[in-house]
Amino acid sequence: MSKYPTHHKKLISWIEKSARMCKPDRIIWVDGSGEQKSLLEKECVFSGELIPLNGERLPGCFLHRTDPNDVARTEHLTYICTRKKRDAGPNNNWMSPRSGYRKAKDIFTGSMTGRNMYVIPFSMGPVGSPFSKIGVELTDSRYVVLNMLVMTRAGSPVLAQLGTDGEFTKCLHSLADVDVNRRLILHFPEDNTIWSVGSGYGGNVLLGKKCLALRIASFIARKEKWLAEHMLIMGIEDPAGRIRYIAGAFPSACGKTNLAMLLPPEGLKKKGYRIWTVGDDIAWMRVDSDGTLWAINPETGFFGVAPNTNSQTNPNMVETIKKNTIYTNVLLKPDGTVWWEGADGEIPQRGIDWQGNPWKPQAPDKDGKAILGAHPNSRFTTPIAQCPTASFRMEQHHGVPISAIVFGGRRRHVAPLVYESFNWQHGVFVGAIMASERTAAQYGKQGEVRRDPMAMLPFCGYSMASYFTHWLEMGKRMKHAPRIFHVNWFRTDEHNKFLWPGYRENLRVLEWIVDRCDNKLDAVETPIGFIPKVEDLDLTGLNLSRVILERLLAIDRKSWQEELEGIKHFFKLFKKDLPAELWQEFEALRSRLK
Ligand code: OXD
Ligand code: MN
Repeated sequence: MSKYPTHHKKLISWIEKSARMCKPDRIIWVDGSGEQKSLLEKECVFSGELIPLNGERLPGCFLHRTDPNDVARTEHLTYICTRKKRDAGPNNNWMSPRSGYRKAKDIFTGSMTGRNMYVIPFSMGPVGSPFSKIGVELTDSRYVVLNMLVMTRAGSPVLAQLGTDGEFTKCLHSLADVDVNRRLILHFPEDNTIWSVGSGYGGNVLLGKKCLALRIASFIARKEKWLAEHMLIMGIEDPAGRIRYIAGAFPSACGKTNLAMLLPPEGLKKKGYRIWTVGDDIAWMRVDSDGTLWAINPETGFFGVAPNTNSQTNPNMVETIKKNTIYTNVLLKPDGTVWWEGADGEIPQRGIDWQGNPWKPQAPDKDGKAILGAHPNSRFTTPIAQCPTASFRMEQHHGVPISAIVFGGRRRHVAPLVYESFNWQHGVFVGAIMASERTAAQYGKQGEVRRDPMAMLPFCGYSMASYFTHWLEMGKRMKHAPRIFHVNWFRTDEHNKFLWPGYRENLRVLEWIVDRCDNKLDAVETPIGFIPKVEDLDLTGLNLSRVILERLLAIDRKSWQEELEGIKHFFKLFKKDLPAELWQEFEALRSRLK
């Protein structure tokens, strides 16, 4: 009998080659069983990689701390390695495949000595669905294995599905010495390969997520004529029991997770609205035989931001993370439960902070600033199936039909609460000019505005010029293309206070969007698109004056004219590769704004 649980020759030879380079003590196959999972948890507790939490209040939950220099995605160390630089585009860091493999090999060589190499076969999307893709991750981190078991369908059924010659993405990860100077996140889309070394942070190492399901998948999707997007998917069940699904793209930490599982506000709950959560981060969308766009969420878990998750902002997530959850970089309380800034309840009087140091509220650091209990990008990894609003269509092989695509950003000014594009081409332009203020999910100066088309800037595995062309082409392939909208929950007044309450109240805007898709409502035409008539937004039970609503919907021509400059500058980065249709839309907007 073979010493491997598979006869897939290419898989075996790739594992052996990787093992010769990384030199692990042992190779261990992840089968997805409960027994193996418990054993790994025990080993992690023994080694200190995991701290078991209060078994009564948080059953099956653990705390993990990453290295303090390893707490977010490192975009400056993330590369697309294509043979031609132009194929990676100005939106990506580029390295030639030869130089990428050589540089990373230096770090990978011997990196697993003294550790095991785990082999994780995983499926992004339901096992066996024509929408799904298989990957195999080799890693020396048990934390990665345990997270992958939550975030993906992993183990023996996937290996069986792969058969003896199935296609898979080769995903190699090693913690190595977790040194930011020896860290690389490399994508080789032409080889269907990912190499990540020197990090233990989720976004860099759970290779099914950003690396496969976005960067590699977007590259494959262009070839195979579908869309791999940084989008939530949610169903909105109306009072008549009809469910409309929407997909929404928002840059990291703009409330995608909260929106995907919102609890209807009292005023609308009475009408009978109900939300179904399909996904909070990634959507794979294909045109099906009915000419409609259908979407699956390739993941099975949420890797959510902890700070500010509470019963007001996201009551469904508060329920979801009460069991079987891995917390990363949050505060440990003396009673073995966890806390973060903006959590429910009292601020604890003491605890152990995310760096493992004793903590008291307001204790200052060396610059006199209060030390945080949890890192601003601290996370929880938790199964979607535990979410009270989890969609009953999660396992359906063709997913759900999409009626609307919603783009959004975090803008204090310029973008109104909501607007609808005139048509698909204009909608692609609306997605292409998306911009947002930087948050803690990325390294860099917080608050700075950066262009982030379709929220894909850090995740598109090829040139965005070509990505825009692909979007335009997709529109032509659909008989019933979704309508495209833009929302901004973050407009502020002159005192920097948010004008819109956000969170569950956002359903009021989604209601308008869905009604527009059903042709139930007229709208006001403006230079940037259609906006709601003030009376068409149902504000029952919300204390928001008409004046504020008018401010939220106002289009300030001057700031839009200034915005045009930023858009032009961004578009010019793509030189003559930018599709002419986007320049046409730019000119059309400019003349409408005159
Ligand atoms: C995420 C991100 O973690 O976008 O989802 O950074
Ligand atoms: Mn994301």
